[in-house]
Amino acid sequence: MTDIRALVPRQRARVAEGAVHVPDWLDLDDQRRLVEACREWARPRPSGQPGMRATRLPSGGVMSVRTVCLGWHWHPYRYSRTVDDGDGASVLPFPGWLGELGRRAVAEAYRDAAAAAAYRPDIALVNYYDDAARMGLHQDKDERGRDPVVSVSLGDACVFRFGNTESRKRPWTDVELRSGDLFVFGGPSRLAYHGVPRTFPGTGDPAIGLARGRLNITLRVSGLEG
Ligand code: MD3
Ligand code: FE
Repeated sequence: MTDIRALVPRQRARVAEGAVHVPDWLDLDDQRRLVEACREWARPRPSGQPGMRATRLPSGGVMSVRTVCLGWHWHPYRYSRTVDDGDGASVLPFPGWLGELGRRAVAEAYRDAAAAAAYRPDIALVNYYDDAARMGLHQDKDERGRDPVVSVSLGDACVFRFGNTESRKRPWTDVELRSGDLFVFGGPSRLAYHGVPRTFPGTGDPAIGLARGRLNITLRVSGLEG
């Protein structure tokens, strides 16, 4: 059945200073190409290790989201060039075309050609959410610099919770993110607490090549050398 919500155009919104939501940024062909790339990155490694893995936390917990990294490998709470919490192999390369996508994203969100041209992401974190996966409120502060984070969503819709920079507590704003949406977080929003309290299973369009679940790609600037 057609979801009436799919027919109502949504508007771009500045959720907070530096936090810009651009609904329906990517068309179905772009989304399909990104899903295909994610599938490639998620393939098992020569070691036999799965490409996308649930990250183990020092607290003893395990993230419900599965992740694969490009450029720099994130494991709590730092970046390395090798999968130190796995098979130790080199991290997958960060492709040039993804940097180009990041510059287009910053241009679109900020309407600032200079900021876009200067944006040089060297990390991608690709997260997969099954129907039960969630991400608790956290800050992203393992990057050395404070350049914007670009986020692109694919597949099932979700509730994205955008909080404040002080604590995990209220106030926060809940935003529905859908497949093809762009979100850019920079300036004062770069250190805001944020998370994904739930997804809406079955809301994604299978035409993009993702039968179930949600993918999120974030692009970041590590500020690291070597
Ligand atoms: C706001 N991912 O990978 S994307 C993460 O949908 C992460 O998978 C979520 O939080 C996801 O760290 C949310 C939106 C997002 C990403 C990074 C941010 C929002 C952010 C960094 C700073 C502020
Ligand atoms: Fe995050």
